[in-house]
Amino acid sequence: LELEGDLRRALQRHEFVPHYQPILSLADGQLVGFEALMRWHHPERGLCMPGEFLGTAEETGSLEHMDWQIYEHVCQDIRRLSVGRAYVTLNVSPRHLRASDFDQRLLELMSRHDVRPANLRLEVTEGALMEQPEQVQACLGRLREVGVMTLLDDFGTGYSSLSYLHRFPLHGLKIDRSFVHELRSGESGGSTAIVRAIRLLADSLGLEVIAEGIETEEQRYQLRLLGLSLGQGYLFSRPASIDQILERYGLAT
Ligand code: G
Ligand code: G
Ligand code: NA
Ligand code: MN
Repeated sequence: LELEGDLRRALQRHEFVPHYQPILSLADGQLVGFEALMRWHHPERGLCMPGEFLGTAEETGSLEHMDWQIYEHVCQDIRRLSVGRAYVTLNVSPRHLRASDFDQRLLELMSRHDVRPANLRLEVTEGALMEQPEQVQACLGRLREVGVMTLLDDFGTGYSSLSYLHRFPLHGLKIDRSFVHELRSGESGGSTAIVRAIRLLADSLGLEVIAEGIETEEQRYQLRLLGLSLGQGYLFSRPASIDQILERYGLAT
């Protein structure tokens, strides 16, 4: 109950900000984009992670408002982050995507900040696609028509109905970090087989694949052997504030 009030106050004080984790080419480390991840700058407790407040935020209906606060920040930051063709991905909560005006509202925000569709992508989970699928499908379809691509997040952990992959207008999928975590050299273990199968499936459907949670050089090497070309993880960078990112990449502040 206390948290609920805190969240509402934090919303009014604009305490939710995105941190950014780079997404890179596994072959040469070239930057292809960033994932925007919500952080709460708590006045007393410092930086809070989503795990500490996301559940309550979702239950109490605050998450939607927090998301828009994050998206607003991202749209302000994006010009400085979108070096070359780099893009920023937004996490979209399931309930959010079912709001009938989600795409309209996003496009309005983008146009207000002069954001090009190619520089923004959405990350949705399978759970977000399950309820009211027709509505979600139409919404994502309208966004794709104007050039905003959608990625399926945490692939392999949910219900993983393969029919989602061609039913929804998806551009790619992100392999959940649990599979990457278990990759081991020289072993024909379960994760190796699963990552290989996901890659083959994605290839045949024309989907891009991003590996999440890469923590070791060995994992990067194994993923490259399995034919993956894109990834993110602590090996390359933890999620960091806009200032840290701009400094690291030598971008103008
Ligand atoms: O770092 P990490 O602890 O950043 O994120 C944990 C979880 O919070 C992830 O599952 C992620 O999908 C979710 N999350 C992170 N940022 C956002 C956001 O801006 N909006 C929503 N809805 N979820 C987010
Ligand atoms: O659920 P989603 O994939 O949107 O959230 C990504 C989560 O993974 C965030 O909590 C982010 O901080 C975390 N993360 C990013 N890179 C790594 C990593 O290399 N290892 C681990 N354990 N977590 C990571
Ligand atoms: Na995500
Ligand atoms: Mn993910």
